[in-house]
Amino acid sequence: MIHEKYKEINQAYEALIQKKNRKSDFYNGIFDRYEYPVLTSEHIPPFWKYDLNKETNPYFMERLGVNAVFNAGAIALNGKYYLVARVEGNDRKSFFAVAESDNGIDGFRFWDYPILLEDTCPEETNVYDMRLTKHEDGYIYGVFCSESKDKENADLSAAVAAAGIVRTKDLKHWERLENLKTLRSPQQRNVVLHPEFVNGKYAFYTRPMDDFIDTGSGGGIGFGLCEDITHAVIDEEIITSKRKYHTITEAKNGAGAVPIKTEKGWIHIAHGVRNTAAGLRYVIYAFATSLEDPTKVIAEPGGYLIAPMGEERVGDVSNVVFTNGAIAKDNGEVLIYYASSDTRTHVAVTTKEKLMDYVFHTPEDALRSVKCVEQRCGLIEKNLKLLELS
Ligand code: BGC
Ligand code: BMA
Repeated sequence: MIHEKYKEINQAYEALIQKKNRKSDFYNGIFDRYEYPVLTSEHIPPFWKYDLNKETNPYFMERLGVNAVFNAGAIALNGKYYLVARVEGNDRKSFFAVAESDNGIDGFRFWDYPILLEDTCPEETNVYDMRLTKHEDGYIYGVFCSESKDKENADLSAAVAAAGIVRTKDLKHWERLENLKTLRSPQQRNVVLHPEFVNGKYAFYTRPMDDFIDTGSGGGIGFGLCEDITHAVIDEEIITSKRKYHTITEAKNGAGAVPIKTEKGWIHIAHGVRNTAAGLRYVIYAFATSLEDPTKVIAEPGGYLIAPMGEERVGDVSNVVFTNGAIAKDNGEVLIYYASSDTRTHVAVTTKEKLMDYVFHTPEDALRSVKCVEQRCGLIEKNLKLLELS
């Protein structure tokens, strides 16, 4: 028998799924923020958490709670919008689940079951942060972080991060391939597959790092080629967007969404991290690489594109915004899915035109205060002249 409490819980869930989203008052001319997150732990169907049966669950308790829904890969398919979200149980283990919406800004509903990956790595403890690439070879690839305990290290929290790879055509049947091997980097997180072949090869954005948390000598976002996607091995990693002293990428940076192709270059929406007395601060930034040579950065605005604001600032890992998915629509709109504080998922809406204008016309980081003031005075002077004339 179904517990009587189910009806009420399910009604609240349905009301949340059907709640219309709307643009918030936030303005910077670059993108719109939306009032409500698109996915939260409340968007998880009640039948994933409760045992509905009154006999076995007399108090109608959550038996398998969900802590957070964040860092989602994104893709548009057959006129629908899909997020492959990182769902984290109360037990700290993450897994992937597909949520579908008709418009990409509200109404995201999870399919009945989460994705059960093939159990190919007995050591693997946790999986998270999938990037979805519609590759020109006809497959949709999911590249994610596969984390295992570091057996060589006595420290209980020592871990090894690697890039796991799956592929699908319909988001339903997933084939697991071998994890990516990067011969020169012992750890990998934030790996993204480029959507096109480069010199006839599969191309990955990587993130060389010496250690599980510290990127160490890893200079920034890497780029490497591999012949065979079913046994992906990358030898050389060339650095594209570099980490720089006293910028938003000082501590680390990493690829985010799959790059968006425009007539002026590939636009990348990535993350940058700096260290503070209150811990790491994650922001989202953008840059462009050349269509002819995807390793070559041709524009990089100074500062961040999206930083955590208001309620976004607080969560399990506070002061974090992170993206691993965006959708460039046929009508020119771009939906950037970003999570706040490792807790919930939001959408920011802009257009390809605006992103190009932002990336190619925002001044670069001048790197030193005095140069930054000169830059700003230049802007003020031009504006004051214009205001005088008007
Ligand atoms: C967590 C990730 C985090 C990483 C580095 C992992 O164990 O699941 O969310 O990015 O550690 O801090
Ligand atoms: C990372 C990422 C994310 C996470 C972020 C902040 O290194 O891979 O999973 O959002 O840390 O905790």
